[in-house]
Amino acid sequence: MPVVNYQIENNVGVISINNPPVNALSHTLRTELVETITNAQQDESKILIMICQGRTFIAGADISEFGKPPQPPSLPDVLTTIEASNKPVIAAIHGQALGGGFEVALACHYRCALSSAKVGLPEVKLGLLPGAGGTQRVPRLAGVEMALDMITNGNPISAEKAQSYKLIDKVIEGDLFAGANSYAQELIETKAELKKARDISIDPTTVNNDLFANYREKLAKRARGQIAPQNIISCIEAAVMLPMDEGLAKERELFIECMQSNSSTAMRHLFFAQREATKVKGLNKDTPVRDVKSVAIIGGGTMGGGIAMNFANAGIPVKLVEINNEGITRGLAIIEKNYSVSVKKGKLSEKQKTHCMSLISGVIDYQELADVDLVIEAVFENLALKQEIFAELDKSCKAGAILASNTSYQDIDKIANATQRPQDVIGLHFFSPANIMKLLEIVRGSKTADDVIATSMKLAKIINKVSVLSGNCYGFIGNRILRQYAREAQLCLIEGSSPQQIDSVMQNFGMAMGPFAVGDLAGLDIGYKARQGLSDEQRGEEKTYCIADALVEMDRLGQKNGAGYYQYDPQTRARSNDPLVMDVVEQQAKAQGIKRRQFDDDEILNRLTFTMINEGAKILEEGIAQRSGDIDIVYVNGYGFPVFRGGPMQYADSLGLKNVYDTICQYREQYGEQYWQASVLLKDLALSNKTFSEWSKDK
Ligand code: 3H9
Repeated sequence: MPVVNYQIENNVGVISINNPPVNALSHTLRTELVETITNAQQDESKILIMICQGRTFIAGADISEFGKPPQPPSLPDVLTTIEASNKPVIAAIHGQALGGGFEVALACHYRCALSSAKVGLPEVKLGLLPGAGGTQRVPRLAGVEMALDMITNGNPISAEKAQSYKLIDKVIEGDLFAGANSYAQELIETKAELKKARDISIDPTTVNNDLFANYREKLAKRARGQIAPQNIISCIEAAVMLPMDEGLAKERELFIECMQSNSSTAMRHLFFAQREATKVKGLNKDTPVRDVKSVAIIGGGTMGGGIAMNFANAGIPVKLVEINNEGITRGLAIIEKNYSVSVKKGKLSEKQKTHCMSLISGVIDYQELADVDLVIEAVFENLALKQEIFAELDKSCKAGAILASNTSYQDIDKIANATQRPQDVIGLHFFSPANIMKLLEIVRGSKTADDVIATSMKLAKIINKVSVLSGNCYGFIGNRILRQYAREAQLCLIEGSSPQQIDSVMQNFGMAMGPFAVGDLAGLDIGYKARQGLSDEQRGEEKTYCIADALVEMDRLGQKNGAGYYQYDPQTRARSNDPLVMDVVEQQAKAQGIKRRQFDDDEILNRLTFTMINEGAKILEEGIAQRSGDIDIVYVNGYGFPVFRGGPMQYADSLGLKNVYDTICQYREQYGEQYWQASVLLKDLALSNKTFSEWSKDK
């Protein structure tokens, strides 16, 4: 079946593209487009309309072809053919015109779009830049500042906004083809010219001298470790300074540099991993899902309130359950405050805020939960309390309601067994602040029903979360790995390093924050209290937490009271080192009989990251995560792991698993078996020269 169809209707040549699911510019599509447009030059049509079937206009180059040998015609060649057409070509856009898809539209002579459509150049999110003229045509049409903004942030814009920046010529309401056809007749009647973005030149004197330098500086901070944003700036600078063809050559050169970078490989891995993570192995695609039209959240604290906002934002009514009216008033006030911040930042209108607030109501009686479709418990981490709540929910909720816990590490089966319907119980682990953080860990218990898993996956998409399925174990995927990372940070500290050295190593690696700065932000008392609830065995060796405990016992709780691993200015919250902390470290090392030594940065980096990788491998081995990409998605979206490294497992693949395995074996010799027993899977893959990604695909 051809992916491009062509027919002449009256005097209009209609180029109809049908390459599901998103009309990506595969080799076949590129070939057929060139053929169709070339042939159309000779026929009786007066104008050409390019329109797509299915859910969207062209969503970009076919990302799955990247990294493979290129096959002609290249996308720039396709665009040259379109632009050189002797009759005008109109792009008719619905859904999204993204990346190479929008570049195709920009090479057309006219662009019309449904008012619901969006256009954008999201390549930067794949560690790339628009490689088919986007960096040259957007500044010519929309201005340099708009181009810098749009291409470096990669977010799509509405058709209306695109029209205001001359990126779209006409916005259509109603039927796209009918609208595009009447636009075509109008252009024929007015003998419209072959309008080409390349014919516009930008006067360099109109561009602010510091504009590019300011952007470079801003993006060096915001997108640390990534080359694409800096290369995009160079391309747009070329659009100002050079003729079109030289600008295109520069764009090509820098596009190839991005394409060959490790960061783009990592970010493309994440693109597919995120989509793969939504698929549950062994779960039939046609598994029915339950209707979720109303939700209740048990616990109106920061977490419960944040979770409630997700549902209200998606138009789903929420009952917030608290133990008394004061609790409700307090909970609703926190939510209202969060919404007000969004209004202040211009992310929400006052009307939208009022609407969202109207969807959230407070209740104190479980009887009021009789008709809700989903309940999410979000009280503090105490198993007995959670079991009590679930037993209560079992009595109050209707048959078929999904009962979920937001626990970060408790055993889902033990919670489920407090009910007579363990098949309806699941873990929905949101990350704080729950209204902002993208990640949702969906934890299946041993008896969780397939349709409860399928419904949770679907719901995650509705509330705009990135979901990953985890098996049931202490800490699930994320916190189980985090424990190893935190332990090594504590061990490096007591053995000779400092909070500032460790934090700066991890920040230079690309983590959003180092482990000690994170501890101070979260509050050191949280870990302290959690440790109190653990058995000696669960708590582990004293040297892995004694410094943290000592600081809390000195009332150093972190940012909230101005002192933790660092000192904080009460007004500005600026962080500074505190010699007192190093005194505590020295004392604790002495008490543990540890002789402190100099640490080099590489050892810190390897110990902190390799322990994560090793635990990740054990998680795969045990079937807790379905594939290595799922672990990467958890770490990038929930724990500030740098996107340009692709997550811990992709990072391991990029280093070579043999290197990681050999270093772990060396640490086992140096520091003992307890923390450095290599995972069997890691060993097997290292010795057979395979990657986690390959193993995940073959499984
Ligand atoms: C580019 O264009 C470079 C050029 O500048 C230069 C070249 C020289 N390719 O997201 P969904 C698959 S770079 C291949 O679940 P939605 C996706 O994997 C590209 N496959 O749907 C999934 O497969 P599966 C710039 C793609 O409705 C299926 O389609 N463009 C591509 O939630 C459905 O995807 C972008 O970065 C692709 N380009 O969202 C846009 N896109 O079903 C990337 C999707 O097997 N795409 N697939 O898991 C998107 O942002 C979203 O897919 C979109 C639809 C918004 C379009």
